[in-house]
Amino acid sequence: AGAQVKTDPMPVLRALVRRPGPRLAEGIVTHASGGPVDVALAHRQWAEYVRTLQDAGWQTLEVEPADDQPDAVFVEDALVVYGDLAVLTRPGAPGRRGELPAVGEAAAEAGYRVARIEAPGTLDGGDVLKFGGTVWVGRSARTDDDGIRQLAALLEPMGARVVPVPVRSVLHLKSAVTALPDGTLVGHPPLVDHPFDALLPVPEPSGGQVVLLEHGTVLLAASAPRTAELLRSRGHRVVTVDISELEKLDGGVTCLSVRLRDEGAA
Ligand code: CIR
Repeated sequence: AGAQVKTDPMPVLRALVRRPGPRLAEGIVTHASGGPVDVALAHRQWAEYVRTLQDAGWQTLEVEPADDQPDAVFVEDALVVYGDLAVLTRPGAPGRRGELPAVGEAAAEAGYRVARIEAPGTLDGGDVLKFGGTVWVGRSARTDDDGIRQLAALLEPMGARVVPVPVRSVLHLKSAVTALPDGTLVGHPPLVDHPFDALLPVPEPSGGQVVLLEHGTVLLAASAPRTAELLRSRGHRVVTVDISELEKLDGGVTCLSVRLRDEGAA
């Protein structure tokens, strides 16, 4: 008889990503001060980011590029997923709304029910931090009260607890605060505008932006080496990726993908 190999079913981890376009250097800059964007280097860094997700076991799904949309690479702002629902956002920057149609199609193709934030509300996915059934939503220059109300009306019937929090010092809530695998929030205190219950202070601004990969591994930008050390000293496995050119456009590791998973953490 042939040997029986028993394996646990592997969860399928999928992530939406979107290739940067030729107009990337024209993207909106609000806070960053890194100088001109090297578009060729940005493309290589994006490819490395995608490879990092793949190496960690993620299947990446490419949303059709939007070459006329400079900020399309920051795909997280266009879509919020929760359970089987994908909410197409209404970005606070009107110039970014042309990014939406292909993102909605990709979410439907990935098997999601698709809802949308309607005018006049605005919401950017970068303002939505999910962990363990809690959904913190930044009230920022991009996300308004109506957008938050609409998101709550969609997610609360699914069991989510939606908590609005003020964001003034950064572009998006997740520019400042994200969650570690155990739910501990991390953030660089000068950038955090809300007194979160438990916040692990990190030494660098971009250290507040982590992506949970899998099996307790976190992804961090190479611009936060001291935060990487701190997290390693606390027992986390840390992978870093250099996204300097995307940081010049106020981007971070979270906004370059939409992680599609069931647990509700992103
Ligand atoms: C913007 O200003 O909309 C883009 N240049 C950067 C968006 C970054 N997204 C994010 O932090 N979620």
